Amino acid sequence: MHKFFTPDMRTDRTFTMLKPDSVEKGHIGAILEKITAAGFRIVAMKLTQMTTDDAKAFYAIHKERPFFGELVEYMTRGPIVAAILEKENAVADFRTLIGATNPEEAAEGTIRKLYAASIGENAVHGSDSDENAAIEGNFHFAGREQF
Ligand code: IDP
Ligand code: MG
Repeated sequence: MHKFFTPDMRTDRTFTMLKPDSVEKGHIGAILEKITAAGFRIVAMKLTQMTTDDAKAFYAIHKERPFFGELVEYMTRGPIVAAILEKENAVADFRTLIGATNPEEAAEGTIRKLYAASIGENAVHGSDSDENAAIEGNFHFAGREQF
């Protein structure tokens, strides 16, 4: 996604999706429990389904990658839980909580180690920067839905 920087960019929020595989397998409650137990406050949340155009836009940075088509298929095949999370140092701390992209490389106890099936179907999304956290949160939530 397009990058931008403003001097007042906040550093205490990140954006997550519990991906279609997590919803299909009934892992919503268990994953949300891990997230809140780690000290994140949920400031926006909904069950929603991305259209093909949504997924292509959301993952535009990966459009030249060989797995792009597979990624768009996966992310649109059923509902997701989208949420904005608040905690000091949110982006980095949440990436630590979810673990490496490939669950085989994810640390013990991380969400992906516990719930991801493969590098493609890896249970959860976590923003990779404060800039993208803001872009991605605003992609899914109107201002009045962010508390
Ligand atoms: P991230 O989600 O850990 O930030 P990215 O490299 O940004 O990982 O990739 C975005 C998503 O694309 C991953 O979460 C995963 O669902 C999918 N993906 C990444 N690499 C591969 C791959 O090699 N094969 C299939 N899918 C992949
Ligand atoms: Mg990423």
